[in-house]
Amino acid sequence: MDIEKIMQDLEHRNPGEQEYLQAVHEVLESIADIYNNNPHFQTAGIIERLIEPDRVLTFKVPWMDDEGTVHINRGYRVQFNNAIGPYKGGLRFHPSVNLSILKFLGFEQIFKNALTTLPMGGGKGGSDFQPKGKSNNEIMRFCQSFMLELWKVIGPETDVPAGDIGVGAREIGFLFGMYKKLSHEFSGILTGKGINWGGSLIRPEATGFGVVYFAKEMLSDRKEKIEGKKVAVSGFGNVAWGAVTKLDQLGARVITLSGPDGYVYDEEGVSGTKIDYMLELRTSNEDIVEPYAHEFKSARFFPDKHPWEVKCDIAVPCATENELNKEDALNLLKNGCICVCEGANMPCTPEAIDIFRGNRLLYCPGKAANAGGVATSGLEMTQNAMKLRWTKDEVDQRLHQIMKSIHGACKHHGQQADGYIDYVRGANICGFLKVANAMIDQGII
Ligand code: NDP
Ligand code: 2IT
Repeated sequence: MDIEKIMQDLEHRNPGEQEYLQAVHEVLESIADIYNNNPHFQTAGIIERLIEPDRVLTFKVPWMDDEGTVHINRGYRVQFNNAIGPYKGGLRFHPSVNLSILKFLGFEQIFKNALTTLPMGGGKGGSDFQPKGKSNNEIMRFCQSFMLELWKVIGPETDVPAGDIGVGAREIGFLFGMYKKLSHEFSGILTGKGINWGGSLIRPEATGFGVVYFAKEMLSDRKEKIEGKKVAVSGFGNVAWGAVTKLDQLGARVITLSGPDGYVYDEEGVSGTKIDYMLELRTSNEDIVEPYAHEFKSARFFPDKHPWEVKCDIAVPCATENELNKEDALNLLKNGCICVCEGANMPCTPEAIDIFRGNRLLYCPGKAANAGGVATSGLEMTQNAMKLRWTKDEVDQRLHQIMKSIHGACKHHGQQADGYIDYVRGANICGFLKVANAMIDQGII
């Protein structure tokens, strides 16, 4: 496999899609040896088929605001690969959404979902809609208009969307209601549903919990514990909230949170009612983290800065892609950080990752570390199919077990001669092999 040639062709066909090209390049680098040593992958054109989405749907989403003004947004669903199960992946509502971002997320989702051990293919969707500052009714009308197009291409055995940035329980509710109305059918076509209408216990916490379970496994491999560690977390959304909750339970001290406006530093740690306050911040509809520093005297706000300049043992980026760059990585290293575990998708730039791996830091990419979210979505689908509901403990135990198994698989495929575990290689190789072998079994389609 000639990586540079594949990348050139890909860039030619997808000009300017930086995030997508970045995600593909990382996977190609990891799997090059295995691919070249197994000519049947090349014969079956696996790479060429993997990097082209099965299909991409784009559509117009017209909606009317509370003042009667009409707005038009663009909606998308990228159905990337269904070799091992129905397309599965979240919906993102954020003004930065474009095809490059959704293709990168859909591509990552193929490998992530394969790692969960559950039968789910990869997909992603969303819109450039800005939920910030919108009323409940405006969000509802937008979701209804979005589903008016999306419903034709999804289904419990076809494609099962869920939440991501800007799409939480409220949006999933409005989307589900509209699907039900259009299809005359009550079925598990979305995950992250409300607990009284098909949702799974623990799904809201699952991504963050899973990230911490994974970090615990990484640390224990080096005879380290989470207890007593200082942790820098970015974001204050769903994933950050779940991670902070579990870190606090396990006796770590979370000293930062961040938003698009900057970060807050809380030397005493984010715990107890401060964690509940994170949910208040989310629902305030302003999407800034600064009010935390007004609410709690122990905290200070640093405008327009990332939290990676603070002294911490562990860094858990939970906001968005490329939020931790080379300079941040060097800062973390200088300050004695030993572990970086990604809650968000692709939050570290390739240069930052090179620094972590080069210096033998414990570093795990999101496609393995944050797979607990989609894994619990898979558990929600199973419960829907069986028409029953597991207890909180049962789901949590399954989630914990899945994260341990992902760690084991990454270790198996990522162990280096000097004993270092390269989780990037481990995750990419393990996910790739599962999907590639399924594609070979199913012929050229
Ligand atoms: P939320 O919407 O709950 O929170 C996301 C946070 O990141 C918000 O504070 C948001 O603020 C901020 N953010 C989003 N985009 C940007 C940007 N371009 N620049 C700066 N800040 C930004 O989303 P989640 O917690 O669900 O998602 C966080 C990350 O975790 C994402 O990378 C997502 O893909 C990933 N993830 C989510 C899973 C889930 O189940 N929810 C599962 C696995 C991964 P604002 O909107 O104001 O910019
Ligand atoms: O990035 C992700 O894995 C998610 N946003 C969750 C996807 C899902 O289907 O639960």
